[in-house]
Amino acid sequence: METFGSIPSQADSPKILAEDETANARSQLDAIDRSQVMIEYDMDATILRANANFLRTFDYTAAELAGPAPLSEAAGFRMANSPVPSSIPSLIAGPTVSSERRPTVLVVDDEPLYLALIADILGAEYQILVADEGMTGLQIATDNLPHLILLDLMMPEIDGFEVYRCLKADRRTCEVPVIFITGVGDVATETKGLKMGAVDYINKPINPDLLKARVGTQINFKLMRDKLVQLAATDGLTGLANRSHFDGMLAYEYARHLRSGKELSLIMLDIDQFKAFNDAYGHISGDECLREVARAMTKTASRATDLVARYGGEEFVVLLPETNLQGAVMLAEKVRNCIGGLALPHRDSSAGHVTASLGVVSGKFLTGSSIMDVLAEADVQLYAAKAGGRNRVAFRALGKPGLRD
Ligand code: GH3
Ligand code: MG
Ligand code: MG
Repeated sequence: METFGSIPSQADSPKILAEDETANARSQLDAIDRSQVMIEYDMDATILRANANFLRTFDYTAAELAGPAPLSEAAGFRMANSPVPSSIPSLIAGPTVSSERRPTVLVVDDEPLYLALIADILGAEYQILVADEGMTGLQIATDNLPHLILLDLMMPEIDGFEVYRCLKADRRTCEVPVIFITGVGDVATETKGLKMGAVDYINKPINPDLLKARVGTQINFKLMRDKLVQLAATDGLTGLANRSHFDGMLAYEYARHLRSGKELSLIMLDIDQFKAFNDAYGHISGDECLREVARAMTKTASRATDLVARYGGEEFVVLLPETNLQGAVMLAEKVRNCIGGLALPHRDSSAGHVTASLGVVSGKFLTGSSIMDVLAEADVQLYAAKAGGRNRVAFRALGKPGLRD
C-alpha cells in the first residue's frame, strides 16, 4: 500500500471511520480547520482513512461510510487518459476514457484535500477529472477537453494564471471555460482573473451549494454554446459540415500545409443531371437523394482528418489533409462507385441511376498561392469530368493533367 496526499493531523490520530462517528454529521465547510484534517489514499484512489473533522464536512450517509468507498465510484471520478506522471498518480492514471455522457469537470489543485472535496460535492452530477499540478492539468485538459475547469490559483510549480494563459493559447483548449478557485480572496486578484477571461471566481473555503450552483450555471452555458457552435457549422438537410465550416477548415488546413510542406488534396463533387432528377421525381425525393449521397460520402471518407461538406446545392467537397494525388483519386473513385452503388433510379441519366462527377486537385501549393487557386482548380477538374461525359473523376496535381473513365 502506498500512502500519499496526507495533511498531518495535529490533534487526532487518523482512524478508520465508524458509522456512529459520522451519522447525521454535517458542518459547514467554512468550519474546516485544516490542521485537523487527515486524508489518505491508496493506489486505487480509495479513501483509506480520514479523520472525522474532514468527513463531517460531507454529509455522508451511514451506508456510504460502511466501508472505505473507492473515490472513483463515490465521487463519480473518471480516470483520465493521461500519460503524465503525477504525485497522485492513482487519481489520474487509467487506460480508458469512459463513454459516459455526464458533463466533465477538471479540477486542478495542488491540495488533495480540495480535489477530494470538490469531487465529492460535484461527483453525483459530473464526471470529475483531477490534477494536482498545472502541467498535468494542461495535459488532461488537452486529452479530455472537459466542459469546465476549476483552477486553483496558488500552486507551487506553475500558478493558475499561467495555466490559464496556456489553456487560452492552445486552439484545442481555448474554448473551455475556467473558474478560478483561490484562498487569496482579495478584490484585485479576483478582478485580474475575471479580466483575463475566467467565467467565474470561487473563494476557499468552498461552500458546496455555491459551488454546485456556479458550476451548474457554467456547464449549462457551455452545453448551450457547444450546441450553437455545432448548429452553425452543420448543413440542415444532410447533417454534413456546411459551407461556412468548410471555408474555415480549408483556410486552417491550407495554412498548416504551407508550413508542413505536406500534400493537401481537395475533391469537388457534383451530382449529374440533378435538375432533371428533381423535375422527374419531385424536390422531396431530390432532398432524400442528397441525404443518401451525403451518407455515402461520409461512409467512404472515414479518416478522422477527412472533412466532407456540402458546398451548396448538389455540390459537395472532401478536404483531405496530408493526402497525395494517388490517395485522393482512389478515394474519389470509391465515392463515385459508392454513389453509383446506391442504385437510385434516375430515368433521365444515361446510367439509369444517380451518378456524380468529381474533380480532384492535389499537391504542395507554394507560398504566395491562395485558397482560391485550390478551389478554382478543383472546379476546373469537375467541369472537365462533366465535359468528359459525367460519372467520372478528373484530376490534376501540380500541372500534371489526367482524366479517368
Ligand atoms: P449537371 O450534370 O451538369 O451537374 O446538371 P445538373 O442538372 O445537376 O446541374 P444544374 O446546376 O443545372 O442543376 C442543379 C439542380 O440542383 C438544380 C436545383 O434544383 C437542384 N438543387 C440544388 N439544391 C437543392 C436542394 O437542396 N434540394 C433539391 N431537391 N434540389 C436542389
Ligand atoms: Mg451543380
Ligand atoms: Mg449537377
